[in-house]
Amino acid sequence: FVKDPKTVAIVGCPFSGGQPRAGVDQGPIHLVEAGIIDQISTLGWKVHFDGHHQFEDIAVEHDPPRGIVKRPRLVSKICESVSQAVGKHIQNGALPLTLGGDHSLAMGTIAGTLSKHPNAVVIWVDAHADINSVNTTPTGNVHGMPAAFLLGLPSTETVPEFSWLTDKTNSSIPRLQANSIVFIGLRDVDPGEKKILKENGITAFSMHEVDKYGIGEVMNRALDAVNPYRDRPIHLTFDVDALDPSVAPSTGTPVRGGLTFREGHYICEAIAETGLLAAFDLVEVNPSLTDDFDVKQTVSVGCSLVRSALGETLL
Ligand code: Z70
Ligand code: MN
Ligand code: MN
Ligand code: MN
Repeated sequence: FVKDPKTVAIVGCPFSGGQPRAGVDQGPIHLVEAGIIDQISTLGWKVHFDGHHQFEDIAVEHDPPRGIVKRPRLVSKICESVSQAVGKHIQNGALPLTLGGDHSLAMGTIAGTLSKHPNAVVIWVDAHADINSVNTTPTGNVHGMPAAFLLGLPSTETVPEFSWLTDKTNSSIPRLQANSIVFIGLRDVDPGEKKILKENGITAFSMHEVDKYGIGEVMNRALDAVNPYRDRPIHLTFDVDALDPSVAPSTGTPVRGGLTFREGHYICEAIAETGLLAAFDLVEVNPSLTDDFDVKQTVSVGCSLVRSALGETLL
């Protein structure tokens, strides 16, 4: 899906409006300063980067909640513009690499991928399922809801700010189908989210399955579930909080019992081996919550996950 010469287009998104903690907007700046661009170039890719994504802020007093949903105008606006940026890069034959920023951005990135590859599948690596609907969200934070909006779950249509995505009479973005998304690494899933996963028959591998089968078998099963013929483009959306906090401490909501360093990398390597990677997001790196040592470790593991997904091998 990526044209020769193989090009990565970096979409740096200094955005934190989908959740309450400041600092996650600095994630992309740290990743670029750590040398992620040179590292990707060293692997033989051309890299397109002309500065972090620009967007106008909407002050919170001009962006009151819509029901329980917080910052609807701001989150919607950046996601719509990110979807256009990602779509444009795919159109140009490049592989968009989105650096977040909080995970509400995935609404934009995955919408952008689906706008050009309607048959794309999503591999969602996360401690959380990010699939709360308007009816189930306990917090109203949109970074806990992007999968619900992409699937077009009924209550999401009640948020008019997101009609560019959810109103299919006006939108050219296909709805993500429940059989085209798979989750890996889950361990902090709200009761309402468990119900949504079950009712929609969505395949999910929690840390229980990673422990039981091992990451190699989990990746075989995950790819078999959404991509049995290995012929559909893959959008990988990787929340660093999927990794154990001992591996990636600098994130907003660390949850014990996560993926090891190798399990995280294995996921990226197995996807690289398919040759089907069409877009990649790395999100929820928050450099302001921990000391410098932890930030360095988290940023460095983020860069290393990206290299694995882009074809770096151990031998
Ligand atoms: C919770 C919610 C979430 C990340 C927290 C939390 C979601 N399920 N996602 N941290 N990265 O608010 O919906
Ligand atoms: Mn450009
Ligand atoms: Mn997430
Ligand atoms: Mn998460």
